[in-house]
Amino acid sequence: MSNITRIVILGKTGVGKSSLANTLFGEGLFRVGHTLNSETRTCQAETKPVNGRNITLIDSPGFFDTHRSENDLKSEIVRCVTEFAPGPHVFLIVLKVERFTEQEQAVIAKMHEYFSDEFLKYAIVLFTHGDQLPEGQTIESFICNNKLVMELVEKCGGRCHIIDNKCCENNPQERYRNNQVQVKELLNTIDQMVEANRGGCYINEMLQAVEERIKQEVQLIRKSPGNMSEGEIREKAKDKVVLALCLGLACVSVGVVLGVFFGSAASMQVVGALIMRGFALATK
Ligand SMILES: Nc1nc2c(ncn2[C@@H]2O[C@H](COP(=O)(O)OP(=O)(O)O)[C@@H](O)[C@H]2O)c(=O)[nH]1
Ligand SMILES: [Mg+2]
Repeated sequence: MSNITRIVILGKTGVGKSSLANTLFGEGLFRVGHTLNSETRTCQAETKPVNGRNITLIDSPGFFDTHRSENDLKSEIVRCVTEFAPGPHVFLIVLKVERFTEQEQAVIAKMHEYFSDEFLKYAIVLFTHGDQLPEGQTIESFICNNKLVMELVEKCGGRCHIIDNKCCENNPQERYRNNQVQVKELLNTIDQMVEANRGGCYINEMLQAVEERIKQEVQLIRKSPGNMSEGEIREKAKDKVVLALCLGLACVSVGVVLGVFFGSAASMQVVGALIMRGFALATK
């Protein structure tokens, strides 16, 4: 399928990322978690036509969760990055309409830390739980009490939307509780942003290195005996790259890994060298 818009959904576990993916596709392809055990543990990518364009949605586990082990999180970030190589066109940063506790504030502070300005050119802040917004209030007035959230939206060029994943029926009177209207508005923002970015995707040196490596592995697998399909070959190549990245990044923190793929890490060169070492080790 050509001309695919790749959209990565980011945010803490439980904010409604998988539900949002289902709302956007209009069917329950993504697993929604009702308990901690059924939460999204690995990243899931699905492609479908939506309003005349092909969209790949990449649902991620909560990279900003505090209850997960560093190793678990790192391997999932790495898996997700190989899933979205060579780079996504859109990042949806998902937050929930709720009172921002200290913990939520800490998550948003981390986003400020790891997401570079370049990254945020490709990002949209998306609020779920539209049903929690007091009647008559706009999302803009809801966020204006919170400096960190406001600044995040500003850095995203003011791009901010709200969706109620629980609302099933069409409710023409209530703009915020009408999913058809909200999905359409979000798709419009996505189109405008993709156009402003000239159709390009978010890319940096690390993502490029990952994509290059996937291509090399694909070539190697093609040469080896067996009759795998192109899809199977790429999956196998990605598995190998995940392994190599995990080897290379074994000694750095989740923060550094996030920073390096989302653009803000000051230590790009050091981490770049570690990644290359991982690739070398995995080849042995
Ligand atoms: N009321 C309400 N509940 C929601 C909304 N979005 C998600 N949920 C619920 O929140 C829980 C977590 O949702 P999920 O999509 O698995 O979150 P994820 O961990 O970010 O993927 C589930 O019980 C959902 O049914 C929403 O917009 N409104
Ligand atoms: Mg999920």
